[in-house]
Amino acid sequence: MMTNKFPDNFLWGGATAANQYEGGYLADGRGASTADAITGGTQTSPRMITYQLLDGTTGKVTREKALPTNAKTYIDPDQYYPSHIATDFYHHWKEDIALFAEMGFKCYRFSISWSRVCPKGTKELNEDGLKFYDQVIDELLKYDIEPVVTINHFDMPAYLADEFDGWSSRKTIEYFLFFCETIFNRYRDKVKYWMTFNEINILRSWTQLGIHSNDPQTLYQAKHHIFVASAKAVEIGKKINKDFQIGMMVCYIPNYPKNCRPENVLESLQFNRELEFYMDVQVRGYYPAYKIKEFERKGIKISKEADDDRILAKGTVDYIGFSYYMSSVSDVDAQESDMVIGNQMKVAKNPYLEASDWGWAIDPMGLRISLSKIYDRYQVPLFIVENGLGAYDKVEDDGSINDDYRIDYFQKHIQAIHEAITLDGVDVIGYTPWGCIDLVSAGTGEMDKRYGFIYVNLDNEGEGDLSRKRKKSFDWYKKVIETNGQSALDVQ
Ligand code: BGP
Repeated sequence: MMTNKFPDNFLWGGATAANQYEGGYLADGRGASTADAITGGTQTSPRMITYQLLDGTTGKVTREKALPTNAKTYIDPDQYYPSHIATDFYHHWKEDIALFAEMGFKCYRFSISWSRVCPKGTKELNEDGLKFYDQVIDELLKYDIEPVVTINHFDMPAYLADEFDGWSSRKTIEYFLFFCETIFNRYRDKVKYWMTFNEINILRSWTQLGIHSNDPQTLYQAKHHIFVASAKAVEIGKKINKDFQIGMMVCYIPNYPKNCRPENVLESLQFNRELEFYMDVQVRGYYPAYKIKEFERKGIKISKEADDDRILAKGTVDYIGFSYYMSSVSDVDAQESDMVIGNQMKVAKNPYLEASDWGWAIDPMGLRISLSKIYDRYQVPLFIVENGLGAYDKVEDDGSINDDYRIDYFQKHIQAIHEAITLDGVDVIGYTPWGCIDLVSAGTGEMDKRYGFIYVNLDNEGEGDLSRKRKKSFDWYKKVIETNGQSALDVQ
């Protein structure tokens, strides 16, 4: 039996995002967001962005493709858009929070939809949108659940994408900061933990950034604006409440070289830098030398305003939040047939690991390795704000859902976190499994890929009565929280 418990105030909880969970798409004054214009999909049929041109013609592209310059957001009445209803937290918040409380959540991570609060993304406020979050936050506090707010998770008001080309414009920084200031002030005494941008390292498409082009120049300029916006948000937030804990959030996929061949080791180093870059800027407060050199080589010129470097240096974050689902492998000789689909990227297959039904390598030890690597490099508290197994769940005739595979996955990952804390001395403040209640998959747009402890009756086409049901993992996780992790460690 492993002893040496998790820290006393460890934040056990769960995580969701507005565009995948909330629904209520145009309810009570909300404006459309970019995520509302991506169709559903499956593993084999990709999600599509629908748009309209100035002459009224319509079109659609996959998220990897650039949109025509003048394309505007378009919702096609003949298409199914999962975000419009998602799994309807908008109308089930009371019931869902009661279920989170029943599991004993100490915290709950969710995002505030920018277009619910500022329908166009501009400085026009929607009081009814704010009232929705007032209710949610008050309900969480009623159960002593600490709200953990992601300010931006994979979408933006459609108007900003249409009129300003999203984050490629500096104007978007100003509007974003207005949104931040509004919610910081409103929840000054109710929310302590914030994080600015979800998975900042993998933001790239029109839906996430509102940009119509996807060339590296536009992409990195947009990212620069996001860095400035995030750092400035930290500065503003701290003025509103100096006790705010404001973090960044990165999609952490550790990369291993396939072997000791130096070419593979170098490729692996470069892969890892692609995500360390974001932590370097947001934790250290300046662009790292390797990225500046890369920009020079590629002819990428970041246009900065005089104050930007000061803003970046001043607005460093309090903690690193990260998602962890899988690891990856660098192999310079990998052929197309050696590659597997991972979280929004293709990587070489690791022969030592099993994979989920969606091909994501399952690597609990990789979580311990990641925690150590990040902590060794930055020495700031770490918050695992996403982890989980997307799987097909089956409702048995008696109504039960026996997701032992999910329990097994969590057990091993919780053991790895425990090792990182007790054997490596990493400062981990919390753990919020992703999609603690079933929601729409970000990657594929389907419902079949489920992560939750709570099942939601809805299928890939949006059919179902949205009723909630506890899975076997619900009671298991409840016990884990009740025993502050011990029950997950007692299993051999
Ligand atoms: C992360 C996102 C989440 C979430 C998760 C699982 O990248 O932050 O929004 O969806 O991955 O991915 P998917 O939904 O594609 O299975």
